[in-house]
Amino acid sequence: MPLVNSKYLDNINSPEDLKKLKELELIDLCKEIRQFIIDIVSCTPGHFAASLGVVELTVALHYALNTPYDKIIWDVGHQAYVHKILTGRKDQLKTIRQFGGISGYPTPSESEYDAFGVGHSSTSISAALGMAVADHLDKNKRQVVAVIGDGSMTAGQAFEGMNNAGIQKTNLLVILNDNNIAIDQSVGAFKEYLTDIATSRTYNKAKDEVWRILGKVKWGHDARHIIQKIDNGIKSVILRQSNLFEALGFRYFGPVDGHDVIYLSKIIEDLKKIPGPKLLHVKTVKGKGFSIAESHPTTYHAPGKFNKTTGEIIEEENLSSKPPLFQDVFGETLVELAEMNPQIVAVTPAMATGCSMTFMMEKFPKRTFDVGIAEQHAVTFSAGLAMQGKMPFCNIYSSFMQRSYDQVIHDVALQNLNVVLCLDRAGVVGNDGPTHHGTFDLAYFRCIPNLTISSPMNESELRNLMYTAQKGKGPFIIRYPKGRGVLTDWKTPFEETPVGKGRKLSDGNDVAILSIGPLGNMIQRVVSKAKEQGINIAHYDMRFLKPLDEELLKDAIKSSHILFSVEDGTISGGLGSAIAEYLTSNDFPNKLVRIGFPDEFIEHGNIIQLYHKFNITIDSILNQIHTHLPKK
Ligand SMILES: Cc1ncc(C[n+]2csc(CCOP(=O)(O)OP(=O)(O)O)c2C)c(N)n1
Repeated sequence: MPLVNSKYLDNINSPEDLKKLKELELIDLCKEIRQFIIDIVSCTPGHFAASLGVVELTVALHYALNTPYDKIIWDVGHQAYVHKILTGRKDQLKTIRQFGGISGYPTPSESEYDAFGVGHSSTSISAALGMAVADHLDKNKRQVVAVIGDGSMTAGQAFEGMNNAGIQKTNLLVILNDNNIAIDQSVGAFKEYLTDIATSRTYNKAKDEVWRILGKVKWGHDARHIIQKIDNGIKSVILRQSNLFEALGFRYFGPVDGHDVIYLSKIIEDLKKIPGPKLLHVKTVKGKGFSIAESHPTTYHAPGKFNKTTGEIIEEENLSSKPPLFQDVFGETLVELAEMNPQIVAVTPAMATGCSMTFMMEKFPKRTFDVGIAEQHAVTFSAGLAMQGKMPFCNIYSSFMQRSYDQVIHDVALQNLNVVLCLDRAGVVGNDGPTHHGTFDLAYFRCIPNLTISSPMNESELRNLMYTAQKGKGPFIIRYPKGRGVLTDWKTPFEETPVGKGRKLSDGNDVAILSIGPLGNMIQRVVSKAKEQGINIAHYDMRFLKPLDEELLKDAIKSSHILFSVEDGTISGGLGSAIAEYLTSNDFPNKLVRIGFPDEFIEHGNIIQLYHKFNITIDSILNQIHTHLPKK
């Protein structure tokens, strides 16, 4: 999409083109890039505010470094739109996150400039360090840079990386992009620490010192010497207060203004010449240049379509007549349950808005804990709460729960604690793609003893499972999808669900379909369409993967020779596998057709497109039924 009035951006298709600009021209280029992102993301939904905040930083990095030889590793990668624009994907930006289009995250198979695949937070320092160490072993003089946000810096892995880097002495540059917000407000002692260094009088004295030194020197001739002087200037004042990064073996520079593109490119260029681990602390504004995004960064993190002039968000039509989002059913039900059960507490690792734990936060702020981007801690923290008699509801997106696998086994399941783990975004999530799909949880949790694993077919079932779980049934997993349910009248009175018991929704002897989770709704439509074609299907909503309802399974085995399993997860290890194991172990001769996602990483695209691609649609399932029915 050519930009009206573009003086510079039209001619930039690679960092080589960027380097042809004069320093002063970078300022106008940044303005053009910002407008370009606003134009595109307002009509092609994606991550927005984070990219606006790093326009100058990204331009400066590509201007000062020699990419793709030098490597930039973007943490999470949701802020890498500017990087994509500058590295030959400007014209494809309008396809970002769309089926067949470019990915919303850096993806090495997409571009040689994408140095490392990302999507989950806090991996950048470890990856960059690994790359820097490899370069050191190979005697390459490459600069490896990790760009990590203040939110992502709160995760354990970021500290593991820092701790290791501090003794490696390899040439690693970590840029801390500090905009003082994650998706929701940043939380925790580290945030306080960053605010302290940015605002304290001691720090400001140091900053004045930096500027005094910078003002006196001419950039370019002896950069290393200059940086050392800056470094010493900061050190002399700040180190007395003990700088956390210095303590970890990094040389700390900053904070610097992250919207001064010329200064940033100079400092990056000069930092290249300083050996060893260095951290540049850059202060930026999330949503910079789009005022409503600056003042509402949580809403504009990934706002969907919006009016590019006013910023007004363009809502789907007739929202009031639509069923609610599953996340809102979770959020509202949790409040209802917390009103009834004073032991209930709630835990989120930095996703309060995303999972609607904000409802609980408002109503019961003292019983709700946002622990930062720290999924592992969130699970063990919940285990600790449970050990003391609390009833924690810990909500973690299915794909981020992968981080906490050991904590679920070692801290929750082994001790058989009453922790309710709610997995939002289970199944395919759509445009975020393979890093974010929640298709593995059924498989990765099924082999763990003591776990109850459930998935509701609709909102009312979700409420009842939450109600059941808080009665203290041991470790209890409830996984549910992104998006809306199917019931408009969903606030049904609570009923306890017998653990390990599914339900039979229709009778039939031609085929038996056993489904888990919301795909059961699609199967109900398959059942009625099949009936019109003279095929009678017995449909079972299993509700629980574990314990598996063997009585119901036996009923299905008796009712038809042909069984179908249906799940919104990988077919390796989930419901289909559980049924196959049962059939084999008990010598049942039934035929089993497993419907779910194949043993591969699923691309990005909207959820309907992905279901089509993998033949999970009413017509496709009907076709498969026809294929397997004995010919009359
Ligand atoms: C392991 C993991 N947990 C949660 C998320 C969801 N998430 C995406 S961006 C983000 C906030 C990141 O904050 P920060 O690093 O400060 O970057 P900013 O968006 O402010 O630039 C979160 C929590 C994730 N991507 N990975």
